[in-house]
Amino acid sequence: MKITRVEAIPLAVPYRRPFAFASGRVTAADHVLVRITTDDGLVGHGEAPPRPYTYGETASSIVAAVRDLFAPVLVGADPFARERIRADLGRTVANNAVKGAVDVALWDLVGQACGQPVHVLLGHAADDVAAAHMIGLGTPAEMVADAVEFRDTYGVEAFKVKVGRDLAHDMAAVRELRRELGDAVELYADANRGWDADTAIIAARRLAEHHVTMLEEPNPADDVLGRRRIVAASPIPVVGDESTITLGGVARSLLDGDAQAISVKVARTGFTDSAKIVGLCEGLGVTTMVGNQIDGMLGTVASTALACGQRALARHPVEVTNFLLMADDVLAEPPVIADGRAAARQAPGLGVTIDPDKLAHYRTDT
Ligand code: MUC
Ligand code: MG
Repeated sequence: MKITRVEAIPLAVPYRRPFAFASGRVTAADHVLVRITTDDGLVGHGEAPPRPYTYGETASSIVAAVRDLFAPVLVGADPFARERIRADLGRTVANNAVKGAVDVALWDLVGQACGQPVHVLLGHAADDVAAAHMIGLGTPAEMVADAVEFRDTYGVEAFKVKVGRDLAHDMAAVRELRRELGDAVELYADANRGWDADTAIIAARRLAEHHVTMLEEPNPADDVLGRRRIVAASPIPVVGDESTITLGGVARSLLDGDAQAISVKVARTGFTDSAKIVGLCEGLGVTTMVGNQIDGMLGTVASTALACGQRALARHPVEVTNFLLMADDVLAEPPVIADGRAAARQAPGLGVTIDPDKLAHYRTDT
């Protein structure tokens, strides 16, 4: 099987309501659909969400990287040769979301060619996983309303609460969430680097009083000594996300004492490097969990497949609900969140079909 065509299609899909966090705000999904076609007629898909505040990529840079850098390497390659392709793409630094989307599309092709779903190829740890919902920044009342909607409508019982603003506001939201949701739900927090080290140490102690289980990216990790002070002082584990975006970066961060658990995202490390990161962490006894790059429907299907494929990831609730904040998307069959769970698709590959009418409607390049 040989790759004959690689396309990067920019989209603009509106949101029902914006999603805000300490380092940015999303009001529309300007994701790029990566479509890889082979000589035997198979088509694989991946989704690249531009996150300039995390990787420096924009929709335009993603389209250009596919067109100018990656398509020339991919055309003619065999999608099964993922390690060779990984090495070839690795000659270009950064461009994490593009590389992630290409890798997802390759696994989609491999799964289709083998007649097996991706989560089965990855190790088939589970057929479904508990879902976690990310609560964006807002007033305490807005954040509680968001959580209540996802608890009551979708049965979600784990919430990642965005924090990282002034501490009084953040703690008011956490207090209200705990009061409304009770002690049975898991709350964990993500500051997206919004605090300095001293504030983060106070925050970690207060969050622990509300039984918040983890604190993600409390401060910029390149404040090296500050981050180590937080890790030493925090009563709850510090999770690496945007500071741990490559296999080597995860290793360095863990060895430097910058993080004690790792958020793994298909949107930046695809399936191949995500599985390597999970293996590295498993060997070190470090917890991993599937994070959400504010994924669209396709990214959500991929995240669910990764979690269901790897035992270490299937243990913690998986961040797969935020596509529900989008008004629509290009998949013919949206993911389903029911009774607090998300199921892996059982069809070969990712099991997705792109709706041609929706694609024509939301693409911005025609
Ligand atoms: C997260 O875990 O940080 C916020 C921005 C983004 O790209 O992903 C999120 C979620
Ligand atoms: Mg995060």
